[in-house]
Amino acid sequence: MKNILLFILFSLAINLFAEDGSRLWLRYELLSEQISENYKQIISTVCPITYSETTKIITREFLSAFEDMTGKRLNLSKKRTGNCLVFLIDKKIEKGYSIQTQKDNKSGISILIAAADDINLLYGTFHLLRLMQMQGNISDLNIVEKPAYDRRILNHWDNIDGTIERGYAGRSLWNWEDLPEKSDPRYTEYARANASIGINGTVLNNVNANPKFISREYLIKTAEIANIFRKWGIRVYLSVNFSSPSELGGLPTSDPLNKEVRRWWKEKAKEIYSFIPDFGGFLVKANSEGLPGPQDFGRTHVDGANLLAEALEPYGGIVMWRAFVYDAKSTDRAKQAYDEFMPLDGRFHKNVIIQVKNGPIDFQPREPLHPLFGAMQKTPLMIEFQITQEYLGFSKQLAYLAPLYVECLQSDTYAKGKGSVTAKCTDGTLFPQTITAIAGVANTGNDSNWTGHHFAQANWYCFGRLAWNHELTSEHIADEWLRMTFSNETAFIEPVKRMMAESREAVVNYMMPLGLAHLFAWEHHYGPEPWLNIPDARPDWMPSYYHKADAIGLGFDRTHAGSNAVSQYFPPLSTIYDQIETCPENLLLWFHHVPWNYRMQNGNTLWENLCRKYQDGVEAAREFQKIWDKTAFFIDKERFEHVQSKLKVQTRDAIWWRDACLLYFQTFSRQPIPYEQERPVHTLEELNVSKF
Ligand code: BDP
Repeated sequence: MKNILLFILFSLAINLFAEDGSRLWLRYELLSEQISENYKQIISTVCPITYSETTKIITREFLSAFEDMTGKRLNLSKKRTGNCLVFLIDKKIEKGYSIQTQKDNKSGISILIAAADDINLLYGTFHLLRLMQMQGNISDLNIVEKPAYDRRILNHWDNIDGTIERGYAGRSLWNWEDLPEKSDPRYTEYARANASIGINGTVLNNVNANPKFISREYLIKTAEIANIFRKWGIRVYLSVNFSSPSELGGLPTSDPLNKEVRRWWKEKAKEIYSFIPDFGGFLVKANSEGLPGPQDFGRTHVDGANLLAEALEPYGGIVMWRAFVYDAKSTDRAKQAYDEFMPLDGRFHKNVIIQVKNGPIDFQPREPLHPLFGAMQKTPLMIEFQITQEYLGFSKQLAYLAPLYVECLQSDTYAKGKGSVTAKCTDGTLFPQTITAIAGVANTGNDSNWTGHHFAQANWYCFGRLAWNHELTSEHIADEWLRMTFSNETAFIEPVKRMMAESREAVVNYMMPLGLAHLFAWEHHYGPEPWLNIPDARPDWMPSYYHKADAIGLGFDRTHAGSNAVSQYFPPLSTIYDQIETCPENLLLWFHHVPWNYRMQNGNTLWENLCRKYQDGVEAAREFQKIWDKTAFFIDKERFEHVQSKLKVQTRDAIWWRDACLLYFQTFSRQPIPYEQERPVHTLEELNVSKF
């Protein structure tokens, strides 16, 4: 009886606090009696420092979070007394912050957060609050934290009209029409969320950049956003269109070597800094997917990037020049960035950094690492990840991306021998980098839960955490995120963490296992269309360009006998990938055209393994539903049901992927689909493919 009563009370309490996800991982839920008593004993007073907007934020954030978690309003005191949280500016700490418990006979216990500036104190404060949200022990702290990358940046692909390219969580957060007169409380919430995970930069607009973004009118609007972000340590950057001198400035050309063009950019930089004194710099997509660039004038990426770099240099701005280039004529798109950029190594201005996607094609569910990592040793390089799930199921599907990020960060390039992982090739450890940075294409929009799928918040979160510390494991980050976002109950965390850990691999399995890539539906990229063949379209946008299915087998031959993309990697990786026997099976079809009857490591044929992988993916999606169904007791109804319904869609679409790909590939393999348990639920006709 008592149990039933308790259950009813518990459910009522949960329902009272129905959640829409808008508070992200900063919910500061009331802690258990025991834990909050302990925290109240350790901290009873805050000794704030007050010299900036940021230090005010720190005090406010800590006081209100502490009160939410423990029910106690802390005292403020100018004098350091016992049981006090103390802040210290210590210029000796070059980067990051420290948090230490100090025991002093006179003044008792205090927790000291020290850093060289207010922004790092803010990071330290969020760290302490994270520990408390996770019910951690704060009585004996000795934490020293330093960021792996200096610039930890979100890239928004947001357009002037409020749409977001590849955005699946509503419209843009930036309301350009109302700016600068009218701001939006969400600008502050956005900045706060980013600061809580150490993100310190944001590119506000799409890489497919409208020149208008650097017009005076828009700079005034952008300055307003920058003013709000500044106190949270977030710098604003903009994507620029290489044709701006002609399109915006009315010049007859945008040739980077033209004197007038050079003057135009210098004047533009001066104007930008007059509005935004701490402007971060430019992100540039040039000579890529139809965008203008220096090659239009017979010049090189170096000419283009250095032109902008020189304009920004007097003000400390940087240029993030993207290496995402490929040509319809190229026989292997995966090779082009390396071919174009390697000859330019060492020729870029010192405030240029080359922004390189994690893999050589385009944010696929799985790619090998980009061959430029470790190879361009005289130019700073930064990794670009995609947080928004363009190719991993939009905001319809649960795919926790930390395993993908970690896989890239920890992939060995062998550039300086074993252990030369991508992270070390880009964070200044192995090569001198005048700039260190990392970027993630944002998945935020104006949906109330920010990211469309509640679990997509974890991808924003894990990007920030890995940008700060690329040695964190994806499991550790999932644990933090789940505790803060949902619940500290082990019975909830353990199965859900397992689901998160397996989710990206599940997506790989039911979409593109064994190294397949780009089997996506035309343009929007949701769903399978391996048969797609539009005669007038770019061949390198057609799935058959990637899978190369024929009567013999499946996969893209990138070995020495094929496109020889393997030669762009350092030995022994080049040989490992080149040999079918040593090539990791999860990248097999990326590097090899493999006969349908080829025997893989488990003794089964390629065809059998392919079928198995697709089926594994479907089964994993079903398993996620079962895991989630059991969590109802632990969390609020609103988020429970939201995720539950999304998981239904995920399973339905996993089956669609499996059937579409296997039925299509079966027309080449001409072998039965050997699932033991079930048959495809679709037919090719139903999938709307009568001929291909
Ligand atoms: C592709 C997207 C496209 C982007 C492009 C890029 O489909 O919308 O503009 O990447 O990164 O993945 O520039």
